Amino acid sequence: MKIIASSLRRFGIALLTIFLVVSSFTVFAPSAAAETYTVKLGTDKGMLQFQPKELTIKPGDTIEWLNNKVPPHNVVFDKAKNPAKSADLAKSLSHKQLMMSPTQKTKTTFPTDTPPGEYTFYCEPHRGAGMIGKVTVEG
Ligand SMILES: [Cu+2]
Repeated sequence: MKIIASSLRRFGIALLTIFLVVSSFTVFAPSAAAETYTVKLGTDKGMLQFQPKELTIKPGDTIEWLNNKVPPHNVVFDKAKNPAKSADLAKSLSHKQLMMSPTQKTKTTFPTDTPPGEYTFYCEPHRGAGMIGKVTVEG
């Protein structure tokens, strides 16, 4: 009897351990999964546009800006068109320095406390040509 009881208890502890390990994954996995997205500056077909020009991300995610066709390009977040209407926030997300050669890269990581909402960005040399994009940050 004693042997059965102790092996039952051991089995119970093993089950509990498995349950705790599995449930901790379930709880922590989503917040740990920060993503990186690529936005091309200039489309593959040589249009003066971002590709894609709209995307949806979560706070903590990163956008990698890849200089593609018809440079120079840069990335400037509109200080009036962000949820906080914050010039400082827009500036911290921007990369004003022109990228001259194809395959150059730079990136923007949206802090985990980024206010949710829509962020408009543009390329300074080609804003007039319609090189404007939008990031939607989910809450
Ligand atoms: Cu441009």
